[in-house]
Amino acid sequence: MYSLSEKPEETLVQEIQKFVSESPDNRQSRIDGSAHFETPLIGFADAQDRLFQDFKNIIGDFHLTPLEVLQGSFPDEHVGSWNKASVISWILPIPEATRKSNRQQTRYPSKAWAHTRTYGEEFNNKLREHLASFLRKEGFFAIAPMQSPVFEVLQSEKAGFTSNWSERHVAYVSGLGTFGLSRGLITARGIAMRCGSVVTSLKLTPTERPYSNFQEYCLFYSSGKCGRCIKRCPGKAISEKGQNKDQCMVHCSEVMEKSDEYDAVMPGCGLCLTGVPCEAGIPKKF
Ligand code: B12
Repeated sequence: MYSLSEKPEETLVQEIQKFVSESPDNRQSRIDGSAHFETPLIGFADAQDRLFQDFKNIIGDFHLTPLEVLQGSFPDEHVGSWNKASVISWILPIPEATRKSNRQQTRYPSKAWAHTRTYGEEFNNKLREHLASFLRKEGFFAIAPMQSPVFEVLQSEKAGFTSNWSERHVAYVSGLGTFGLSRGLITARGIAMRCGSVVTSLKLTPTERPYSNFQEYCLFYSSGKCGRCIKRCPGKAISEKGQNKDQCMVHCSEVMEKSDEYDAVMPGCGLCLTGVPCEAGIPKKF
């Protein structure tokens, strides 16, 4: 067993992995009891990483830096003490059986995918709470931005439908993946995943980014070939120009009308994340 004061990164990896493997909430309890998610990928970022400031230009000035999340969540605390803050980011890979079931779909998601979107995300929220409370018990400030009072989903002129804390951009900073033509994040365990993060006043060694370009792992951007996600999208939301969020929303809303059939309030879609060469790993160049 590691301790947070001696080996902070190893301790956090161990804590997250233990929660993912042991929590009864990481189970498809309405289907077959199998896991929503497999062993997570975990990365760390320095809260002062320049990219967080750059996102104010790339996404919009509403996009929060980790320090703004901490300040907004703990407004009565002394700001100066957080100059050593960090971000912990994780990728929750979706297992082969769920991916396979969604791969076979042509218009609506499989039931297993829909349950991963709804109940798997409930588990992801439990993980966010668990990790933040673990760090707080150890004496650090910690909060999952998506569960903080400052989190917002909004429409912006430049970024369209967005939020003020993008889990994929944060995972990118933490060395976990790069963006695809569908806008999904391609990671070492593929694009068929969900992600999350916590910000904390604990100093952590940042994970190295093994890429130099934000679209490096996508075959379409690297070789001009592929575009498989264009064909997979049932809502015709993806083209060679990228993903049209409004079109994607129209299709996701159509699926949502079937919530009762799915027994899941947010069935999602995710056809563009399955049946593609980046589904379960970084694709090899042609
Ligand atoms: C709003 C939202 C949506 C909206 C808009 C999605 C979007 N792309 O922004 C809609 C309704 C369309 C949507 C749909 C879906 N969503 Co959604 N959604 C979100 C939410 C809540 C916020 C997204 C956000 O903040 N976007 C920020 C904007 C700025 O992102 P963007 O426009 O794509 O960014 C582009 C630019 O910034 C650009 N860029 C330009 N220059 C540079 C330079 C650098 C250095 C970098 C890094 C980037 C960059 O790169 C990006 C890609 O083109 C997140 C949860 C979260 N808080 O992150 C989940 C999230 C993005 N959704 C997710 C998923 C899985 C889905 C669905 C598959 C539904 C489902 N679950 O079945 C679909 C389709 C996903 C897709 N192909 O995009 C996952 C993504 C997982 C993944 N593998 O990438 C997330 C992260 C939820 C989660 N916790 O895992 N979603």
